[in-house]
Amino acid sequence: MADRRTARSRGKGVALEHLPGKLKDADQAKLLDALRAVMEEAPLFTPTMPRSGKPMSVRMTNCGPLGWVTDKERGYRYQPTHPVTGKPWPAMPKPLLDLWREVAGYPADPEACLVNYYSGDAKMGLHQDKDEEDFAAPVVSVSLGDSAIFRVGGLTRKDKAQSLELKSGDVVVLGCDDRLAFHGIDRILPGTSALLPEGGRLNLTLRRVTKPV
Ligand code: MD3
Ligand code: FE
Repeated sequence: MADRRTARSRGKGVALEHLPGKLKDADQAKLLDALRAVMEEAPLFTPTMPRSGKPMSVRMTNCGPLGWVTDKERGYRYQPTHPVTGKPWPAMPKPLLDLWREVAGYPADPEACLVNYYSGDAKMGLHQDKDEEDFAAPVVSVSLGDSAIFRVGGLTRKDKAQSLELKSGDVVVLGCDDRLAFHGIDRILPGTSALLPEGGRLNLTLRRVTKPV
């Protein structure tokens, strides 16, 4: 990762910035409390792939004005309401807004926080995040619970990828050159964190969706 990080000191902007242990235990517990409330108001749902309708192994929900959803009929998109309850997404917890303002280096607030829950055997295939209109904003990721093996490559599926272990409390900022990099979660390492009594991993991705006016 050193080469990517050095890009910043060369004035090329932050591509992938890994901030290990950015959130202390107490911050993680507080954030988890806020997320429990989010998941109560906006229950985790099982997303399905466009066209095939194949279920993903990750379950999801969102907070903030917009949420990312996918289903067989309408595919990948952002929308202001939960696909099952039809209710607006809950507000984004303040600690997440504060984190974005601290690390994103972007003048407007995030509009979406996608909450992914991985049980021990869930994974996420290699993909690009390109459903947003504004690629100038970074994606900020927060990991909670069991560790994950994260893989990030280049701008084509074939580019060589590097693996990174993401632990509870880690924050990753993806911007500039890496904003459209292929990435995925190869596997969860069960039993590596005591934060979630039920086990598994929660990942939050904070995103700007529309271009600020
Ligand atoms: C690299 N989530 O929700 S977060 C996703 O851990 C997603 O749940 C993964 O990929 C997870 O779309 C990875 C880290 C991340 C997020 C966005 C990226 C890495 C990225 C965008 C470009 C490159
Ligand atoms: Fe992604």
